[in-house]
Amino acid sequence: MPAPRLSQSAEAARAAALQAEFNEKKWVWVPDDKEGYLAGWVVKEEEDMGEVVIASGGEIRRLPLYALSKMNPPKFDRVDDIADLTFLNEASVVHNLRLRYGSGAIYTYSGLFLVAINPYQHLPLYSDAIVHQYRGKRRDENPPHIFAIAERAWINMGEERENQSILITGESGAGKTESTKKVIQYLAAIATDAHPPQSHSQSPSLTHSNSFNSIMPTAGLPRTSSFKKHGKGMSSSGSGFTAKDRLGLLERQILQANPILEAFGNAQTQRNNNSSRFGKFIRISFSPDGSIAGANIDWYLLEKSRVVVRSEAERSFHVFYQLMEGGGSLKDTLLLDGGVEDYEYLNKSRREVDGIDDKEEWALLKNAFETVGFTVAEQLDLFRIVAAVLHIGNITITETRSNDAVMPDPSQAERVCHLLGITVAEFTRAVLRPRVLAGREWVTQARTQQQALDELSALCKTLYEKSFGMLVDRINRALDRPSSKSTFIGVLDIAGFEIFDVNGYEQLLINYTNEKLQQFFNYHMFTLEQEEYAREGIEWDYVNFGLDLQPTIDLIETSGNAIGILSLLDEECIMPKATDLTFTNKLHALWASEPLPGDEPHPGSSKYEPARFEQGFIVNHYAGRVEYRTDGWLEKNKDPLNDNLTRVLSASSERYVASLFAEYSEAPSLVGALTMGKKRVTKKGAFRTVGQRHKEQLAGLMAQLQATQPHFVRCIVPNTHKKPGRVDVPLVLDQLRCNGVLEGIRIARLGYPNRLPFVEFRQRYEVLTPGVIPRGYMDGRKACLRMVDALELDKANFRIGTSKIFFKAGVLAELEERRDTLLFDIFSRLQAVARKWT
Ligand code: AOV
Ligand code: MG
Repeated sequence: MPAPRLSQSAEAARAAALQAEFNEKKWVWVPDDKEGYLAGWVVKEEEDMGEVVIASGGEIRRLPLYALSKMNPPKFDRVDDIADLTFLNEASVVHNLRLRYGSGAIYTYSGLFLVAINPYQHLPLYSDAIVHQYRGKRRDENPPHIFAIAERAWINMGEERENQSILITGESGAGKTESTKKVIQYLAAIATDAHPPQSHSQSPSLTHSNSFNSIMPTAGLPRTSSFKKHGKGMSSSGSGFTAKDRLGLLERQILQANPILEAFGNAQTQRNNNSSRFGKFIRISFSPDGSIAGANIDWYLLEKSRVVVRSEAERSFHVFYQLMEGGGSLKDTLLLDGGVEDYEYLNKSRREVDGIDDKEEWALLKNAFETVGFTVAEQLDLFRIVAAVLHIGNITITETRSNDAVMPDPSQAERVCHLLGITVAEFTRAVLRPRVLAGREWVTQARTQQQALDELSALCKTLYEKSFGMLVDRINRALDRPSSKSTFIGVLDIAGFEIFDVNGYEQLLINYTNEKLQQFFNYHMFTLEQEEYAREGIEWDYVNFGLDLQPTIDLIETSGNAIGILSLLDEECIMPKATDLTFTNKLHALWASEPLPGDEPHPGSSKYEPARFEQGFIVNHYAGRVEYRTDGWLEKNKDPLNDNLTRVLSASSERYVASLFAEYSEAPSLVGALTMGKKRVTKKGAFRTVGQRHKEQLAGLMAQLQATQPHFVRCIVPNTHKKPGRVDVPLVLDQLRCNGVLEGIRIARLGYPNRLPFVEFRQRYEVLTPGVIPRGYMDGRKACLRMVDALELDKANFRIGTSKIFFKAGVLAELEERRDTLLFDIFSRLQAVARKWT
């Protein structure tokens, strides 16, 4: 085949020329405040200072050498897997991501992670044809994709009969929820295809072998074979089946659960027009034949305060506006005779969102309810709560001269009570003049206007959250088909690490969760690497990186001897006269003090510092130092409703409302629950603090994850304008740091991040060691040994296993350079010969 040879060698020549040009200079990445990093080359080195010419513009800068990062040779541009870069530094990582993103490649691997950068535009990446393209293929047979992750999980589940999990994290707006939907779309499609999970070894090896490095220098780098396939690969399978039309009822129900969850749990925020205000873990179970057997949803930390307040530029949960715009006669039933502008809980902030048609969304919601199987009565109950919240928001409370709260116009309370199935008298008494325990006696206590208003907003938050919980339970009843033989793929869609200017209790809980998830990742990566090194029999002292994070986790969650932040907060919540300040001071006393002579310091104390301001503290998370403000923590941690109100509600004549508060009917107060010690009845959520409940939920989640084979997806938001095409490098770097991608690279670098099977090593680099390996057969390992000897590689920089050779970062770049110089030489000579002949 003379033609391809020619073009191959032309390409080879071009690459070699590029490389030769690159080799002439000492290329580096120079840190830059605006751009993140600029390309440049070093012209002078004096002691630890360097002089660098900036490539764009020619400006000369003097910098300490440690600030410069080595640039990867040009052929590493756009590698599919960041881990294959020979110089693994932050600048090179972002450079690669930016290059790829610029050409529409939003997905990139980074070792165990799939990094996904939000495209902010519809890309033709998710059609049935693409689903088909990823079916039954290994990761390196296709460009990086979320489908490849779903495929891997599916295959592993089938082959190993082991549960799988896909952990998706990232900032708000980064694309977690969209990624989750893509995973579910893929799983529903392939399960419907009714292929029982098949072994990869049966898939044709053709695509693999012909895409891998042959003699062409540009054909691909070790372990990254597919970047050349971009563009043409996507149109490959033309079978034209439309999976969506063929989905069974259960698959459709699973897909339709999402619009319901989003209506009640998502809202427009400044960062995302469809921001999930809760975390979720969706498990899809499969029968042994590969068909979907059911699904189940767990949810975490709903931002219930949003029903009452939010910033002016944001909206409440979508469902409020959908009901208002699309509700029609249902609104009459719910006594909603006004529009968005008439309700206090809606008219103080944004009402409409570009690109969202609430009426249309309402139709979709109703449709979804029907598909999942909610009866009209069940739907009414959910909307009853939504309407009740709006009516409660319109209740006016004033004050008498002696500061007693009064409700001047009972008509508003009448609407509320009608919807909630309680009597106006009991309701107003519980809000305005509840009976409280004073010493050993029950007395009636008049509330102030503020107290009564607080009680009402607390009621709205609780109502909404409990109803959300019921909604999820109801969806689960529709989808859950417990079966002992099934295995599951779980998808976790949960907010990533948050560092804001002001960080509150919510941030602590989110960051605590992420600290645990990162520990899980580190431990997993450590285990896998350890296993690989052990399998290959190479000597290696591996440190368990999961342990790095333990002190921070201890600081937050420890209870018992040392008291962690969460348990101290719980204790303060039952102390009479405790305030956010007394809580903060106790924290300082416990964690910021020097240990007494002879005492071991708490493991977490190195991670704790008092804040710059009085009411707060600093935690050193793996992702960075985060300053927390403790204002309002006691209130946020407690169950805010008084037992008068909960008891009234638990006796409601509306069964749905009564069921929301069932656990309160005879419940002891928070104080009672916390002080009962070991005999504590921790049956349901009612009398646990927010912290306790989250800790337990998280422990449950971690236990589940630990029993799965995990897959990791990290979503990145490229800019703060919700616009395609722009990459704000410092913003991306921050995220890579927070989401553990850089941490993963750090760990990888401590070992031998680049690895090649013997055959590939020999194929690619034998040109550098002519005559070293005799003709005919030679054992791969032996050949390898001879080659490294001839190449005079430093022993510290590589390890030879039983089937692979492992390299420290940077070694491959050197080999590539040597190889290119040689090939360029040969090629130039060939050209000279060719010229003579023509
Ligand atoms: P999030 O889940 O990570 O934020 P979303 O998944 O809601 O973020 O993504 C935000 C928006 O980005 C979506 O509404 C889409 O417009 C766009 N987007 C994300 N991924 C893609 C994609 N693959 N293709 C096209 N558009 C995309 V939050 O829930 O706020 O933490 O709380
Ligand atoms: Mg989301």
